[in-house]
Amino acid sequence: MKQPFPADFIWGSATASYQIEGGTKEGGRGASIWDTFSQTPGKVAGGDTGDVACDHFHRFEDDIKLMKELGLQAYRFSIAWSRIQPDGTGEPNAEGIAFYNSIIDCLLAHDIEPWVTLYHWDLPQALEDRVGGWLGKAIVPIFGDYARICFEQFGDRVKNWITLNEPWCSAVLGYGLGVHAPGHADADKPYVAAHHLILSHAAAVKIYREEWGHQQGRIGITNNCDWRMPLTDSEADKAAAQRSLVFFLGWFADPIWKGDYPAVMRERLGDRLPVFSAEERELLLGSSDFFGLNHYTTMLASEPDPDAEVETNIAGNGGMAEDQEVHLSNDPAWTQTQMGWNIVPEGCRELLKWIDERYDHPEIYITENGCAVEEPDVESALQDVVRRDFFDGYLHECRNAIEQGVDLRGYFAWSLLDNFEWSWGYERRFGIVRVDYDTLERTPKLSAQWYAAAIASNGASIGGVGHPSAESREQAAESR
Ligand code: GBH
Repeated sequence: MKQPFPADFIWGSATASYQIEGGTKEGGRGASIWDTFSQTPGKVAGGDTGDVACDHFHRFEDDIKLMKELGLQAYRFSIAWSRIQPDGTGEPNAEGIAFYNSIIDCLLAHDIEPWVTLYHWDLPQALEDRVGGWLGKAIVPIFGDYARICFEQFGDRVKNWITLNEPWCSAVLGYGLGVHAPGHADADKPYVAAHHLILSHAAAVKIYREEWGHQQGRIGITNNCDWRMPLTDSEADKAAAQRSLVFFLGWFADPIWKGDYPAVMRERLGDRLPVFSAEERELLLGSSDFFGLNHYTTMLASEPDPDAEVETNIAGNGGMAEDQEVHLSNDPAWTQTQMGWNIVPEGCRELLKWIDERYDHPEIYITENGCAVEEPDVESALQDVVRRDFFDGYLHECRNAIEQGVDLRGYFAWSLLDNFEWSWGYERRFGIVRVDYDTLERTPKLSAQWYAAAIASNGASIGGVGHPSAESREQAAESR
């Protein structure tokens, strides 16, 4: 046994509405941009949709019992906006409210703390049609009105709110690369969409603090960021890694923790980057009670070689490779998940330290971390050693970060269940619990048992299965 985590550390797991609920035509739910996108031929692997997904809409009680069996202390889920307001505005839909009330009450009855994300990518289709989704400023008060309904209906019991999940993905994947809904591929739209996402976050927080302060909850945002390690020790490569991180995370976190977009983005983008008014900057600054972080992987960053063949559209850099002038690559010594994402636990530690330093020691929650593993059958899922070792390695480095002074307060494993993995459909499994998509039967994997033991020991059992240490990794790299 190793050092346990801090006594009040929160252990949870996370999901998102469109990825698990199904029941897309039930309970008065309106269509979302992900219904439209997944029904568009060629957008999602295998033509998969979220119509049934994990059928959590009908099975949430059993799923919550399962959470209890694993000892989860907190559960992060998202609300489907179009269940609350089927066409994106107006009076709340009573059946949608009742559905989330049932989930919240069931969680509390099992002593599991609800962490609720207001927006995990499933915008009501009606808003895409009427106001152009996140591209128009009209969305800002509309999101505020939706948030208000949620605070009013659920805030007596929900004390942890997350406004947006990974606005980087909404902006870059949805408006830059077109691989997520609503499927726009454009060089400038990501900056416009991001601007309205950030302002929408601030609008919801203002409403929460001004109108619902008596509920005494907390509200924040979850951003995602992959770590960037300089390829060499050269100043140019170190600067490239920093630039990449600032374009990735600083883009969304600087307005909230520093009051404006990063200077390096302004320098490089000029007028392509929208401008916050003084009033908006004031509203943004300090508008998150905690730093929500989703972290999955690491890449090497370097100054592009002007003589080399230009490599555009580098994975993970979005369509904005040209804007950043950063070359990304992989260390061949790194092992990868089924997504092709590098497994680099120390990158998680370094990112936590980077956030701690840049944003002046915020309270951090890792609201997602996990990996996809190829699991053709239930037998392989019961032996998901790669996923178990992934969690062990990443959480071991989380503890190292805490020991080095980072204020990390909690961790949510992505994901509770195998689920609809966006453009990959059901081809990629991230769950600690297997879902048989024919029978919808749930089977906890080895990683779930491992996680249950980790929670029961408050993390003291973590670091026990062994993973390539930084030292052994260096040795491997040197011997190449
Ligand atoms: C999260 O996003 C989502 O919140 C969640 O819904 C989803 O199911 C889960 O992750 C798994 O995908 O191309 O090697 O450079 C993940 C955000 C951003 C993480 C891009 C990986 C690119 C890796 N991802 N990043 S690479």
